[in-house]
Amino acid sequence: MPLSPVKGFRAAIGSCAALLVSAVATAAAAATSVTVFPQAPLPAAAEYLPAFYGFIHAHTSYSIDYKGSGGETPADAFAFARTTGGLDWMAVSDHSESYLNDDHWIDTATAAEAATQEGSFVAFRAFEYSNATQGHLCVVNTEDWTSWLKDGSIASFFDWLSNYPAAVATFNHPGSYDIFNNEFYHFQYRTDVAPMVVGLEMLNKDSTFDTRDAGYEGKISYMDEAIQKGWWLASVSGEDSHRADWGTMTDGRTGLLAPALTKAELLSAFRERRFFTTEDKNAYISFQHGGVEMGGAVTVAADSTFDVYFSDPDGEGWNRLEVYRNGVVAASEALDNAGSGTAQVSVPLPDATDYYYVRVRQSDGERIQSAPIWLTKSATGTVATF
Ligand SMILES: [Ca+2]
Ligand SMILES: [Ca+2]
Ligand SMILES: [Zn+2]
Ligand SMILES: [Zn+2]
Repeated sequence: MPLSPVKGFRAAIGSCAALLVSAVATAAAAATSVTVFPQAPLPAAAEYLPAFYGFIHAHTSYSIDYKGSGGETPADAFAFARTTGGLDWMAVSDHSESYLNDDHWIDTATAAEAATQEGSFVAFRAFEYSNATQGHLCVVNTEDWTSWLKDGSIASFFDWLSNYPAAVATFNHPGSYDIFNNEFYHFQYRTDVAPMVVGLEMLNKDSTFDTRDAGYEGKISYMDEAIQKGWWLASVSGEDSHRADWGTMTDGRTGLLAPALTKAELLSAFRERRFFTTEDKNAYISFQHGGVEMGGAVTVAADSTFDVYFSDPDGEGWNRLEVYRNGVVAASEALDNAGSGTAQVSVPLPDATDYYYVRVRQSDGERIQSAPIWLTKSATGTVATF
């Protein structure tokens, strides 16, 4: 869904030119400056999509390694996530290796359908493909399922996934199963399934971004390694608790930016990589380029500017904005905001394609990371699509 241009926001920024604070030199050869407007007027709410919070990685007693004691089913998980957990949406993704037949798979769909009340809560059926030496992936929105027992390699799993063009899949907890230095083939690219693999868990259980900030090569994060192999994805948070505490084990969430809390709109947000990862359960971020929201691809013909808007309904403080270019911090700027704030990020014309994302830190240390936006140099500056 295209966004309208952020005219009001740009006008506000323009009127605050006198408040410009220092530009920050960067480690990269080309200059990247970050300009922060701590007291900029808030833009009109209509310029931003609401965020809906949840995750697609949750287990019940249908997983053989479930540690809860009450034999909880997907119906129990959805009810808990919606009420006690306070989530807007969730997928139950039991280990498909635990399925003895289709009964659990069918029951998960029945429970998801019963628990979904669009506008208040959306429940998805999913499964986790759990290969003990090549990695785990969650899969949402398929009629069928597979498992390590059926498709014994990631290559075979991807062959299966290629038959489900409407699927949404994520690389789970990278680094956890790299026993033979071959987990996910270290993100070897597959054109046929790239549209379906939308995310990578930078947060899982009680791990923080720091856990995944050094990937297989140790220089950039797992997410950036995957992106630089060709995958078009963003980070997600997968709680992955194996107990009856859905939404309460951690405050980690994936925030989907969508015009409405419906199954179709949430799936569209996933497919368009329009989502952020947050360690705070209700923090919000928008990261736009010329009105194109995070996850998008844009062509540019000159130096250009990103718009950042961050907020927290609890009034929490914010103290740092980091701008990543091609997986490396290109600029870091102190913030001093309570509740909400805006920033502009000016970047140079790419030599070819650069991708940018931002990570914003709250005063309590919790961080929120946007999906990337890909900038490709062209003479015309029109919007590109993948
Ligand atoms: Ca917080
Ligand atoms: Ca908060
Ligand atoms: Zn797993
Ligand atoms: Zn899991």
